[in-house]
Amino acid sequence: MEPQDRVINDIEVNLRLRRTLALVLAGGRGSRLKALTDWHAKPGIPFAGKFRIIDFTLSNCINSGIRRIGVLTQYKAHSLLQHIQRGWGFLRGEFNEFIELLPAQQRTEGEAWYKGTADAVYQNLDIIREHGPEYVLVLAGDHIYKMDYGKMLAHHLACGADVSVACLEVPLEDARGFGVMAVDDHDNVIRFDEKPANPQHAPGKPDKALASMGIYIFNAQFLYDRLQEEASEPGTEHDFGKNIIPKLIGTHKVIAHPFQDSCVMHEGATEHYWRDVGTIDAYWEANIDLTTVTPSLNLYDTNWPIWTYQAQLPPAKFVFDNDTRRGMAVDSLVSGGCIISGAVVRRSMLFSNVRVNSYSLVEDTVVLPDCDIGRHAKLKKCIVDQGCVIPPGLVVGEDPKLDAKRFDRTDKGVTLITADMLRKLEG
Ligand code: ADQ
Ligand code: ADP
Repeated sequence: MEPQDRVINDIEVNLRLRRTLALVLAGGRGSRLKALTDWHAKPGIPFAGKFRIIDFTLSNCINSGIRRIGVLTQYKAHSLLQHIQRGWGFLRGEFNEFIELLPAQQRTEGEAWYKGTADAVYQNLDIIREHGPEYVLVLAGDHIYKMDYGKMLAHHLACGADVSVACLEVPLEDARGFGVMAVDDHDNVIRFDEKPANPQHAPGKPDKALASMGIYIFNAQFLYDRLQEEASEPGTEHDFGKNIIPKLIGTHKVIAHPFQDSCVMHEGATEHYWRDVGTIDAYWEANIDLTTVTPSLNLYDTNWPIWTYQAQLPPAKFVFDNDTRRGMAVDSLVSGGCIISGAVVRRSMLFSNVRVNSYSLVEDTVVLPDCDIGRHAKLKKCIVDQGCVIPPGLVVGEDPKLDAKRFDRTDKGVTLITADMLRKLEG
């Protein structure tokens, strides 16, 4: 009998999920998001009107039945820490459930900040050991997806793996940004190249590559041993993808777990939903996709709710103004605390507390919390950063050269507007 033939039933998985500690890596800046990460680390950036990016990973843990979670932070973590403290305090310590914040605090002898993802875990090894998990699930806090980690753990156990790596097929031309792997017929990883210059394609699929999602399940003691070894190694970057995983290929049992969405989106949808909203274009696209008739990501699925911290806000208000004959939003998501008065909003995502004033037009635009859009302003295909006051009459999205001069415009035509840029415009 092949080891993967072992049958793992739901009861066993549930039991083992309780002995699993999830570690969410949330320390990287995500610098391709440019000015959006001037104030928050990427996992702390607002997404989909009322959530933050990290809420998706944390909700996956809760919905999968993992209730022991550590969040490792480093770069500009204040708002992220505040968000988790306010919104995620519902876990019950008396049932050994917790969400623990593990900011870089130079606890090991080297007195360095977290050097790489593996070092971030290594620096907290004493805390992790104290919790006594049997399995450690390493996650990144900066992707949008819905995944049942229980299925991955069941596969890990059935295969008798030392470590499992979640994976999915990506277009070959994008594969250079990932860990790319090759597997045998029993899901054993037989090759792993981190960000290869010439990625190899998946068998029989010349335009696809099998990419690591940066999600790992380790047997706990196995992880501790590897991290100890890695710590004393000179000249390494102390990174899971660059150093730890490649070294295990051929010497230990490394299993590839194919990603499955935890919910089916709509009839006929075949594509997996896993988005790295790490660039301005990708962030804009993923938010605007939610305003379409059948978005690829279902936020309304009560079987897999996304938890978050919500401020107490009044409902969104729409005021029809007789002079402008306007006062509406269509094909849009409008969050609490917004007032749209005498204005038109189309195909847009409005986060909390946004005011859109008379005679203005907002189209294909993502407006982050606490913004005010002045009268007669016109915004097309923009991302408006938190707290912006758009001056009356400002037009963005009609003159690419002018937009690029005043703001940050991508090649795909998305204009990022921040409060700093607006201040410079005034001055
Ligand atoms: P990358 O996309 O390069 O590759 P990486 O920069 O290692 O991802 O970040 C992974 C996660 O760790 C992110 O959530 C980030 O916030 C966090 N992080 C980064 N540096 C950190 C630090 N010093 N301290 C704490 N947290 C930190 C990885 C894998 C690839 C895989 C892709 C999938 O290495 O093999 O294909 O993820 O996106
Ligand atoms: P504009 O004339 O530029 O559209 P206003 O500031 O006059 O903007 O507000 C328009 C409408 O928004 C008001 O008539 C009112 O109905 C609504 N509004 C504004 N502030 C509040 C508030 N604090 N509570 C309830 N409604 C409000």
